[in-house]
Amino acid sequence: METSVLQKLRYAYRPKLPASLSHSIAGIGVEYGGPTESLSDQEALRGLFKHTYGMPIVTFTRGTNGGIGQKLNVGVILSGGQAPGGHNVIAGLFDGLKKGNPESALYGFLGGPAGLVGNKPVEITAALLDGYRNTGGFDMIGSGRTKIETPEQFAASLETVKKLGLSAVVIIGGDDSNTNAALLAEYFLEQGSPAKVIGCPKTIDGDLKNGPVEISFGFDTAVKVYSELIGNIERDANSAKKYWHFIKLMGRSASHIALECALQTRPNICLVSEEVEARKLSLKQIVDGLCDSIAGRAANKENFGVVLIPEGLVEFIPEMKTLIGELNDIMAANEAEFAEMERESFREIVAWLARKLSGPSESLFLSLPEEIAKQLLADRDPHGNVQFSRIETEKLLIGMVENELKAREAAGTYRGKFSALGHFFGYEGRCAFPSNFDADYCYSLGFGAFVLIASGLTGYLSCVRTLGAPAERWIAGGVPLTMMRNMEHRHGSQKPVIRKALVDLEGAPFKAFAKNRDAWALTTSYRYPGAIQYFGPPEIADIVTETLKLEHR
Ligand code: FBP
Repeated sequence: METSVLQKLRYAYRPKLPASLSHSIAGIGVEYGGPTESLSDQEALRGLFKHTYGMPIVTFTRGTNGGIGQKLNVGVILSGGQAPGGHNVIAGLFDGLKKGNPESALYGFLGGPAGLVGNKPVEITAALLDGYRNTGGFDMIGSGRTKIETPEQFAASLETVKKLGLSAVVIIGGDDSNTNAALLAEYFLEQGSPAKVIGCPKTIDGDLKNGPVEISFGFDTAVKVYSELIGNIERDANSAKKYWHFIKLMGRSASHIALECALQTRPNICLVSEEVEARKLSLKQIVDGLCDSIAGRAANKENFGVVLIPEGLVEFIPEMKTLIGELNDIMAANEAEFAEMERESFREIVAWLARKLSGPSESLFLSLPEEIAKQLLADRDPHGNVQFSRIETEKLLIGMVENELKAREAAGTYRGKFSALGHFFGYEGRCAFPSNFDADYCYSLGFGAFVLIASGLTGYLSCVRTLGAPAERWIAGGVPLTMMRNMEHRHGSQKPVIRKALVDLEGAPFKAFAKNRDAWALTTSYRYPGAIQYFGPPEIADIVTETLKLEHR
């Protein structure tokens, strides 16, 4: 495959490391904090994670570390959705391992967790890795969403570890994948295996964060790609002055992506799912709000605009949330029957469901456009999640807004032209060349994962803090995975999972948005961030997101 000029230049980029990791490899020490607790459900989780519950947060410092020079065989998995920087985590891990001991080896499992269960490794050599450094994608070893949950899958994973003589497995993934990492760490110890399990916080959604974990990797690059595109659309809208653009943005549950893009581009409207839930807004109220802004702008002869819609919105609208919850439970409890039903006509499926849904959910389900109703019934992912990227919320809202505006026109309360276009930005951002921030952050996470393993730690998430500062001042270390857990109702029962970090309505990013949004709704205030800059002065090439700046100033 021919490489582009940018690709070649990026291969040569030297990611920046925090000072604690960039001096001599023999001089990296580990400092231990006090015991930790899970977010909630402490008693239940202490019982489920007998070996790994309550471990301390660790920080890398200058010091000595007897384990650094040992020969290690390590396996690595890319898990879940693609996020820019995944290859750099592997590069940091590889370079750390080889610096520690040139005889250490790194194996990548092909196709995600299924590669560990099915023992499909490929040795990652310097020559292989050099074709992927600082570039996007997960294509070096592939990814997958297999959930390791059955006793057979756990046993098969351990078998793979034994066959390859692995000292550790590094799982690069989001909340679900790291939920798996914690279970695997506990299982290996339970079985008397010395193999360690370390996680790395990945997801463009930005919802794998808590106190010490400031952001998951990939968010920075993805939001910059989307913001560039939104800015371009805003400029087009402001030039042609004839379209309303309804843009759905990825981020399965949390609205971090939409909120960050709003702070960067100042659209007319940005819906925030968490606020919709907190204010218990119905679909009708959301549509009314959209129409108020459209009518207000039309009164100023501005029949154009931009609306940002978080991908997971429908699940946060109370009546839709109840409907989806009921559908999830019905589908989980009647898996075989539902699979049979899928051969029937949609009308028959609806009749079958109607008998099982509660009254309000039944009427809501029947009122939805057929396409949307079908999308709500599409297969759940292996973790039991609705695949919101497949639900065309932007089209649902455009249709409902059109109807409401017609009604207002008939009532004489609206005069204007409404012509709307729907967009979905998601996959466009997941495999972009990582920004310098993500390239540096990921490399540091991978290098840190090596230090955690060499220090004999397991059940930890590699962690880099103070990310708003220049990289040399970043603080690297590890956070116990049990600290981020709670019990949640998933797929019909209570499960120990890592809690998703949703947008905090009391947090600085939402407040910064809320302060300005009324003005943006009526006045054209667009901001054009432009493309990611990979070279040039740090104030543009190393720029961080508004979310990070506001949350960690
Ligand atoms: P992860 O949480 O695994 O990182 O994936 C996030 C995501 O990109 C969501 O934003 C999106 O809803 C989903 O993946 C799409 O999944 P798929 O790639 O399976 O279509």
